[in-house]
Amino acid sequence: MPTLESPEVATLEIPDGSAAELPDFTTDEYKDAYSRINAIVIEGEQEANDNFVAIGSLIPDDKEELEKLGRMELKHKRGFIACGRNLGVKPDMVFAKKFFGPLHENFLKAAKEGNIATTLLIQAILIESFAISAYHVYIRVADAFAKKITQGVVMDEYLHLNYGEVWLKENLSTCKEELMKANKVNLPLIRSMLEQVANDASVLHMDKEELMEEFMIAYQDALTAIGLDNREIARMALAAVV
Ligand code: PL3
Ligand code: FE2
Ligand code: FE2
Repeated sequence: MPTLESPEVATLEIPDGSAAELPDFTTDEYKDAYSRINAIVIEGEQEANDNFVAIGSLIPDDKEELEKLGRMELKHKRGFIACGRNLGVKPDMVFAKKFFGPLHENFLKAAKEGNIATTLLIQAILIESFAISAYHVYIRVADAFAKKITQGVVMDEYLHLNYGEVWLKENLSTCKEELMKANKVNLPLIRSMLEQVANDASVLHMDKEELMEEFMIAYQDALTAIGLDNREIARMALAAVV
């Protein structure tokens, strides 16, 4: 007889009142998909550290604060490594490096050219919004161990997003044009990353539409916090669809 703990009856309440069914974490199909998703978050957390350190050398006044944010990312990385190990999964790091390649290259180019607004849009706004939205969706369908780790991680990610929002808000008058340009180039990359992860995410019971909605909400909230108006935000969001 199924018990409350059996996968077939295990459900989680999600905010809209519907219930998400938990996947079977022990199947080969789950583990195969998890080997790529887990690698993506491990690689993403490592690159986030590297990116914050790089931004620290562009904004010397905030170097220490940015290095502190970077250290949080390394802690996240260790947490997600533990999640994979707990399920007996080996992360596919080759896949994950390729997954981040185009966005990473754009970040490195912007950092080299001293384009601070672009580096912050990529790391603190786009990547952090991506992480926050995906982690929220994942928390609803994660195994108990990973759920606890991810809940801790997502709280930190808001601090990282907030750092970018504050800096860009303070410098908006001089960097709006750069911001728009960086959005046009990099938002389509996030969209394509979402498309690439969608199949594996669905094996984890994470819905593609929900991932996209959550991302657009987090991203638009961030743009509002930076001080952009509705028309500017709509114009920026359209870069994801055209
Ligand atoms: C910045 O702090 C972290 C950047 C990581 C970006 C990750 C994108 C997430 C893709 C979908 C994964 C869902 C969560 C799975 C957790 C094992
Ligand atoms: Fe992180
Ligand atoms: Fe972060």
